[in-house]
Amino acid sequence: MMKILFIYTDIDVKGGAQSFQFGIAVLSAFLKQHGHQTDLYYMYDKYKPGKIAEEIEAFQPKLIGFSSVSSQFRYIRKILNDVPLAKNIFTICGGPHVSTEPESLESISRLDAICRGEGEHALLELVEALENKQDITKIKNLWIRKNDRVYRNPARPFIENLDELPFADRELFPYQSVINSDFGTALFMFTRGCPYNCSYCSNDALRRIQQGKYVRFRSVGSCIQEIKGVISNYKVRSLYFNDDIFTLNKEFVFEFCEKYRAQIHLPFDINARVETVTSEVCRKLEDAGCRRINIGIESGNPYIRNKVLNRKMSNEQIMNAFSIARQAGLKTKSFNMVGFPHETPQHFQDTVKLNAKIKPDSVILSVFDPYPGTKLGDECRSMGWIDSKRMRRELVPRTDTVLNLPDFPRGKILKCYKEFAYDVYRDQSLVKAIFYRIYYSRYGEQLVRILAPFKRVLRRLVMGI
Ligand code: B12
Ligand code: SF4
Repeated sequence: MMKILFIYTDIDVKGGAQSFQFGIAVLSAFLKQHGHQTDLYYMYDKYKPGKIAEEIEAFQPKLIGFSSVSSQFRYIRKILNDVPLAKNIFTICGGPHVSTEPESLESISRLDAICRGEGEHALLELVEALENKQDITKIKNLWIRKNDRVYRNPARPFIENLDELPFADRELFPYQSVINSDFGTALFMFTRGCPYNCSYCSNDALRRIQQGKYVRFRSVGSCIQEIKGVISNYKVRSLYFNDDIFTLNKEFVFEFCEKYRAQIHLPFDINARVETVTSEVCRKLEDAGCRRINIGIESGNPYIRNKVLNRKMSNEQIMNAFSIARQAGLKTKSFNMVGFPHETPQHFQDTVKLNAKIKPDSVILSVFDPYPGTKLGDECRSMGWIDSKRMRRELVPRTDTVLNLPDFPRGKILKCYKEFAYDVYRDQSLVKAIFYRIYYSRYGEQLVRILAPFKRVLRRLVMGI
């Protein structure tokens, strides 16, 4: 039995809700299933390394595992620089950032390895090899530094059958508190992968790391079993299926809806892509208890959306999808972005206009972030558009740009970011427009925290759920 400590950093993430990390939770469940002991240090909101040393002292791990999205990687670096670790503690980082930029291993001297792609089998093999003092340099999916040499191992194929994996270890997290911080919502992921290749999304880069079938679904029976377990152990008001595209496979949706309707009686929200939103799918979802469908618009300008973002959908298709969902009685939310390479402030006005026309019940706007390994991220790097000083600064992801774009200056991007939702709703509901204007202002975060006791009422007022 080995003791593994996971460290999950969740710092400066907008919105105030605590979060749950599926990657770590599944790895923990998998290790426990094989007889190992795990613990978690959850660094939420602000960088506070102070207590990590105490946790290490108390738990005595032999391995510390980090998980990283790009915007959090700087905190992992800081932890490994700031917290003195005994030599015999092995350190490894996984997650989308190091998967798509494995060279990051070489940028942190106290990091012993990184994991590219899915980590279940690689981490278990590593733990067992360390435990049995065997060679660790040939483990697939891992880049390992040993005696000043880096062993860059190839990746194994994607896990074929997701049902073979145990359910996520929610107990590792302060899970009731995570649920409470997000209106009583419990998160689930039943699929892995996405068949599309939008130029800004990490999916395309992640797909290329491993061989085999990238898009996979758990069986409906196992999804329902997991939900039942979670709602009987925790106080849950609603569920959010965080899958990239929950509606990808019609047969899965139909079977899921039928079983969910019969056995679970809680509202749920999902993410969908325009092409998969049909009347039949929406009716089944609504009948099963679906409350809201989140659909990506990303840009309202066809050139940006189709040529730059590779989204391949028309404005008419988008309007139609929202209208179908609304007719079926579902609330809608649109995902949008600003500050893409090749985008101008005029292009962005088309995003405002399309949203104003569609009038989703709520909208979200994120500032584009050039993730490594993505087509747009690589272009930003090769064109020298990334402002390395700003990249290093601790900015709140998706609220500011790290780019100096020739056609869209930073000041204008920030102005668009602040005014977007106000402009979308001002002719429809001034109360909603003003709330959004404050939310997206520099006082937004403080306001969300001050108004926390009234957040349920506010959500109903602004988002309709
Ligand atoms: C669900 C989800 C969330 C959820 C839950 C977070 C989570 N990862 O579980 C929430 C809503 C909280 C969230 C938040 C954010 N997210 Co998010 N999220 C996703 C989503 C849709 C699925 C991730 C997932 O759970 N996959 C299933 C699990 C099992 O896979 P996994 O996490 O990748 O873990 C596997 C491997 O990576 C590896 N692994 C992971 N960690 C470790 C650690 C060790 C030690 C080892 C050995 C292996 C290993 O093994 C795991 C099991 O196979 C992805 C898109 C996608 N399809 O991947 C975006 C994605 C991960 N998110 C992304 C981003 C940007 C964010 C935010 C920064 C957004 C924000 N709010 O500002 C935050 C960051 C939160 C944080 N502190 O890390 C980006 C990251 C891109 C990048 N290069 O940085 C992604 C890839 C989406 C995209 N746009 O491309 N997210
Ligand atoms: S459809 Fe969504 S999840 Fe899939 S590649 Fe595009 S942005 Fe990523």
